[in-house]
Amino acid sequence: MVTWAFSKSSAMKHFLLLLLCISTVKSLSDYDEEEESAHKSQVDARSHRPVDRRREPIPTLRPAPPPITGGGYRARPSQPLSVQQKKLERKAPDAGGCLHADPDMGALCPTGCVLQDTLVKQERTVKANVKDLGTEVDSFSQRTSSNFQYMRILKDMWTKRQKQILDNENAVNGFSSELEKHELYIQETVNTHIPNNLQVLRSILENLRSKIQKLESDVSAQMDYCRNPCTVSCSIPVVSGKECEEIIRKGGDTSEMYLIHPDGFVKPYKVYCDMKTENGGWTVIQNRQDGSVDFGRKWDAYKNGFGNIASNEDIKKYCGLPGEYWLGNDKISQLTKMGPTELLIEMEDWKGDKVKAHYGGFTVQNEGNKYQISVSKYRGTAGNALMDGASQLVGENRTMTIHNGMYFSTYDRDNDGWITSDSSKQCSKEDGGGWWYNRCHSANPNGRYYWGGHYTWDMAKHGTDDGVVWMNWKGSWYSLKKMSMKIRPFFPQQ
Ligand SMILES: [Ca+2]
Repeated sequence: MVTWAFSKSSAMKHFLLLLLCISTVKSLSDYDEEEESAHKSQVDARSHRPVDRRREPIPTLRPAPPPITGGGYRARPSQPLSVQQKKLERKAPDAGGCLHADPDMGALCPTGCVLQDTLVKQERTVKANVKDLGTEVDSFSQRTSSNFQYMRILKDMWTKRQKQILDNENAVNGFSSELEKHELYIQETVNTHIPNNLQVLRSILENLRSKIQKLESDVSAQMDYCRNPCTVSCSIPVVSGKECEEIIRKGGDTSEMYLIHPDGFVKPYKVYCDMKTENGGWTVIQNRQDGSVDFGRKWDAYKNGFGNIASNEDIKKYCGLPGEYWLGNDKISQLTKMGPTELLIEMEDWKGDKVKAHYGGFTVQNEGNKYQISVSKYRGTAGNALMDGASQLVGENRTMTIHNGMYFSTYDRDNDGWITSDSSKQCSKEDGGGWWYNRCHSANPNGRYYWGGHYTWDMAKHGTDDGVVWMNWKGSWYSLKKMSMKIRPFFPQQ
């Protein structure tokens, strides 16, 4: 048994040696090949020359000589027992608790070792997994920490929100109390003040209604009064004459309405005589004082005269108050042509200031000569508008406002100095009355009557200075309160 075991062991040993040799040779061979391969790839390429098959013949193999036979080594002696026993007593390394029946034949109990190897092999994977788990645990821990921080932030926010809600509630309560105050105030206002104001407004309305009713009744009374032509019953003085100067020389020394009879070719007519101003004897040919008469009239009205000569005072029976009127161009012409005549123009502004313009010579031609005017010998305080034109203007602008020598014009008879093919361009149309217009005026005694004096272009009908104007005293945009023209036969004053 032992011999067999030995022989068997020896045979196995030789087999192993053979395998070792084969393995070594094979290993060497493999190494050489690897070396050669590495050499091929790494050494200079000039050591290898490929064949050019078109020029060189392919090399042929030569036969090898037979191997040597006979003789050789003697048989190898057997190994000592002690060595074999030592080998039997040799224990295999304890690898995972496994027992080996024959240590030279390998392991008989592979389970523990395989398990160990398996475990060792799995250890890397498990380690990697454990590492991954650790990473995940760290990440989770970080996330948990983040969540915790987030929760803390949320908690802080919640606390702040609750404080804000509390503050808002306080503010709302404050506003509510303010609103209650305002509501109370509004209720008081609605219940108390508005009724009081309404009562005041109602009383004002009632007052206005009563005033309107009174005005309506006054208007109605005036309409009834004016339904019939206004008649003045004045006792005309018995004394008469060719004109007022002759009447005063005959004893008529009160200023009132008289009947005059200039010559035998015309009927006697009424006129107002001023027997006080500058020694009296003045025949009033024009008078403005209250705007009661419209002076925007046609040629024939100016030719024959219009307006109210005079009126009586409440108690007195004679007509001592002059009215607004234009005596008439025919009468004026006839009076001035009887002999040398002087002209007195008096005017008064709305403050009561008075000025006058006196012309020592004054003549008006007849209708055939378009009632051409001529004046001379100015003296006075109003400024010589009729002869010199408007003192505010210079050169041609001033001379075209001179009235001396001009024909008489009305809005239906254009004889002015404004020569134009446009028939609408007429001084009388634009300036409101009949007058000796040039282009157009410095004085406009028959213009439109404006209460208060000052007026503006947008108040005027044509945007022109159409008021009762004497430019040399008050300028273009002031309409005088009073304006009168009186004539008297010229005679040397004593
Ligand atoms: Ca003209």
